[in-house]
Amino acid sequence: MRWDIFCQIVDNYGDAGVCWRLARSLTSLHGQEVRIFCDDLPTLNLLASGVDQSIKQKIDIQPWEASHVNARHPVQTPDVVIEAFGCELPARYMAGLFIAPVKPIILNLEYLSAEPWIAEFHGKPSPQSHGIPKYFFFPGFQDEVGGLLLDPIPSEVHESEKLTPEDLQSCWAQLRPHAKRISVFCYPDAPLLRWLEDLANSGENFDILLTHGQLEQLKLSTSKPIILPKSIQLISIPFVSQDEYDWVLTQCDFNIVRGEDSFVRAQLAGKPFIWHIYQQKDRAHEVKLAAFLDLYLDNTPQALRLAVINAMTWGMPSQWLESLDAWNAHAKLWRAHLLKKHGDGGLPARLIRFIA
Ligand code: TRH
Repeated sequence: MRWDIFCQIVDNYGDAGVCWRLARSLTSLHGQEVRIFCDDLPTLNLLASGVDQSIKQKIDIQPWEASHVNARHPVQTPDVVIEAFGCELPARYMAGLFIAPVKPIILNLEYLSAEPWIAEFHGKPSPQSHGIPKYFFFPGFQDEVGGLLLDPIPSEVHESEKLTPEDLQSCWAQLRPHAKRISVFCYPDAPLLRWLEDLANSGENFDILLTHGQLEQLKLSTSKPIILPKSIQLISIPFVSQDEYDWVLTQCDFNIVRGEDSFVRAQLAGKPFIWHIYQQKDRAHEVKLAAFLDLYLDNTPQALRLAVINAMTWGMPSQWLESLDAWNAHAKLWRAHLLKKHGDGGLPARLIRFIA
């Protein structure tokens, strides 16, 4: 089938991250034909830069305006149109669909959520006055919803054998052999400095891999110079491609992630993590986090449960660090559970089945 994915970058990288991952999965694993129309090509291309050229060449990446029909640029109607995160389709693209003899199906690809209510809304029609069929599609963890974007699945055994990506070699050379490794990708409102100061009291060494912009964010969070004990080494890494970032997560003992895509990748890395969830007005993010923790911690012993909830709500490491080994074992089980539950191919496969 032919797919048009519309990706409007609201902020940060998540919109592009999800659209790109979906496009490559549909193309490389499911033999679909995909065009992406994006209003910020530099961001999309940055994320996509690490991928095998044979995959990239198959995906038609276009600027947003290239979707506009005019006399010289006739309609090429796809089978499916995806409005990622409810972005509004351009009127000049819709004009083409109105006159197309065969109408596509439009899907409003929603945000990922572990909340139980999404099962009731997933796949429901969203009737439009123009009459082109449109449906809601909710990615999620449960069987009866849209699934997760899992590709490419990191291998538990082979990731360490991969060569360190060129962009990261100078950072990797600074790592200390007996230090634990933590990657950090969080929003500015995290109490990161206090968290690192507390971690410094644990008696262990930690190498902290700060993703692009995190050091600047940390500096802005305080009026004083950042002075941390030697047990904490800060290493800034550059913005790397999506594949390289995925690899970084597998190489750390603990990850701090955010948004939607890095959140799923941290789970697939099979390591303990803090999900610094995207803040929403009316505190909707707290409900979303609690819904995820209900699934993630189902059937775990009480001590681990409390430790993880504490960590995920930015409790200081001294309050939960002793549970790290147990959490690590749990993270591996959770990874296996996710892969089993989404053995049907997850989100791209469920999308194709839904359309079929
Ligand atoms: O960047 P995010 O915070 O993105 C989003 C957006 O804010 C969006 O509006 C919001 O709705 C959503 O979160 C919930 O976090 P996310 O989703 O993890 O996306 C980051 C992407 O960037 C992900 O695909 C991984 C990638 N990435 C790289 O490719 N290289 C890097 O160096 C880093 C740090 C990330």
